[in-house]
Amino acid sequence: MKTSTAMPFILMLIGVLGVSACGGGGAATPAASMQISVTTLPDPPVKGPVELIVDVKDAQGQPLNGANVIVLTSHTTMNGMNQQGPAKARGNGRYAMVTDMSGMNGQWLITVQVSKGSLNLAQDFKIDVQ
Ligand SMILES: [Cu+2]
Repeated sequence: MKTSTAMPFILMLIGVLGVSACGGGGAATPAASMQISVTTLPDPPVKGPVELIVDVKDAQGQPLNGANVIVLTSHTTMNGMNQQGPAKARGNGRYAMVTDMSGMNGQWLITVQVSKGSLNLAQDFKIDVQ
C-alpha cells in the first residue's frame, strides 16, 4: 500500500525540519564546568506569561554569579516562534526572564546559553505548557 511507505518518510522529514529549526543552540560544547537547571513559574507552566528561572552552578557546585545568560525559546510545534533574550541576575547563581506563552500550549524548547570568562555552555531543556 502506498500509505505504509509514505508515512515513515513524512515523519522523517518532520524530524529533519525540527532539528534545523532549533539549530541555534549547538554552538557551545557541553562541559562539566557548569551545571544549569531550569524551572518555571508557574510550575507546571500554563499559557500566559511564564517566568523561566535558570540556576547556574560552577564545577564545585557553588552558585555562579556574574555570568551572561541568554535564553532562547522555541515553540517546537510552530515555525517562526523563536524568541531570545537575556535573563537578569537575581543573585545566588539565579537568573530569570519572563516570556510570553499566551495561547501557545504544547512543547517548548528552551535553550540556555551561559558564558563567563572562558566558560561557555549551552544546554537544551523541554517544557510542556498546558
Ligand atoms: Cu506558537
